[in-house]
Amino acid sequence: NILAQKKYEANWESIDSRPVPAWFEDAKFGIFIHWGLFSVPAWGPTAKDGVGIYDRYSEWYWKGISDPNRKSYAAFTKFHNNTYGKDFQYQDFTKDFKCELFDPNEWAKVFEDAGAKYVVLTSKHHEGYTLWPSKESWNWNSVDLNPHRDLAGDLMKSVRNKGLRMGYYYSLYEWFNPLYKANVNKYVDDHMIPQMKDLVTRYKPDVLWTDGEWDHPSETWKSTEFLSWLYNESPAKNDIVVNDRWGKETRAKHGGIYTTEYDLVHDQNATGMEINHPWEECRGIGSSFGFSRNEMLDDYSTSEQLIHILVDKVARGGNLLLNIGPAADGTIPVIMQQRLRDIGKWLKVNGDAIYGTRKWANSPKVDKDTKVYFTAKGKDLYVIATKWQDSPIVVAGIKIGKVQMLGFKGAIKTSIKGDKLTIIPPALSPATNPSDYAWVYKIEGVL
Ligand code: FUL
Repeated sequence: NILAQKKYEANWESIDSRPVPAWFEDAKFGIFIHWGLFSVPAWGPTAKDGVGIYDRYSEWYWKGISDPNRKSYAAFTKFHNNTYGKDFQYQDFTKDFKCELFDPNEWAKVFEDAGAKYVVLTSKHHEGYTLWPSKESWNWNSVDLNPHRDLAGDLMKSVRNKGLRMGYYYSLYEWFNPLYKANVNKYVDDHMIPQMKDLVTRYKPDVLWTDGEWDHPSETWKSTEFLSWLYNESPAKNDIVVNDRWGKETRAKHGGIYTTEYDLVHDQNATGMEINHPWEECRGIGSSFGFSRNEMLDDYSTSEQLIHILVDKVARGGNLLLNIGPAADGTIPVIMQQRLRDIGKWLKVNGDAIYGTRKWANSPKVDKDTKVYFTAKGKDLYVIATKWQDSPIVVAGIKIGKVQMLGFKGAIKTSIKGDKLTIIPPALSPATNPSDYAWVYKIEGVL
């Protein structure tokens, strides 16, 4: 194994020379899970409160009730004081994080049926409470306290049993950790690095999705030292994928895959992300990562919108890490299950146009009005129409090839003029229509 042989040094040039393991770009679709003590109040402001995306995140609850400089402070404190009383401490939510209905096998089945190939769970969000028995958590974890279960380990087993890959989100910074505030270097040496090493050694994750990096440069976090350990020595070294959140200067520059979040790269609009580097968009089904009981149906994306987002990201060469926010009782809100099931149903018919593909080098520019997308795999080209078209679809710049519609048994009429291939959409009836929301033509042997 070439990856395993090379020695990586603790500098960005060396770390960045490691190729992203190929499984990641082939996988295309993963499930992000934000679960923690914030799932107990499970509340964030919504669009009707007039605040932007970052201010709606329910996993920011603790910060929300503590930081008067945030736009959402008034809404968070109002909710908190009315509901729990102003003297109620955030840590006391631990009492109600019982996860009594948590069945990791059921979750894994939901993810498998969704057509996801990997899962990324919050092992520790900015609050500091860990979902595994971390020695460095000072007993503020899911085994020593409620729900008295190794949530990270239990889910890992079930997810891997289904043949999916398992990874963890890990926040470098902790809002209110006294050690972090008093002495960040000591926090990094005695707390953060040992904690990350424990997580990696215990569960050998396929993804380590760090976050909360913006507070300090990567030098303070000792990121390149850690990554050289991860790539050279750790038991996860062969397959592990990391992201670009390793210090305030690293996004879309250093580390592994590049990340966008609700289409933003740290406040820079990146909808047109057209970089030649593996990347991944993450977002919730609604406008929060943690479950927000305050959201109404209109705050959720429809199945159609989500399938179109997946197609858009994949055609641009990216992955989609779609988030769910489970409840404190261990259930996945049924509306989220429904969205995932619809995506899975679509992928069952059309997954050939998604998994293992790359963006097509000759693709017309993708923008927000695009209705015909392209993906490429080996010699085959896929044409994905996100709106049903009765009129012919013209594909330029390819050889002549056999055309079929995925999931449809009938023949597809085509015509050729010069280097242009014209596809005549078939007449579909409810009985022959292969799928909803997007239709795929596969053109074989043309690349
Ligand atoms: C952000 C975090 O602050 C959010 O809470 C969420 O975890 C998202 C994926 O990353 O930067």
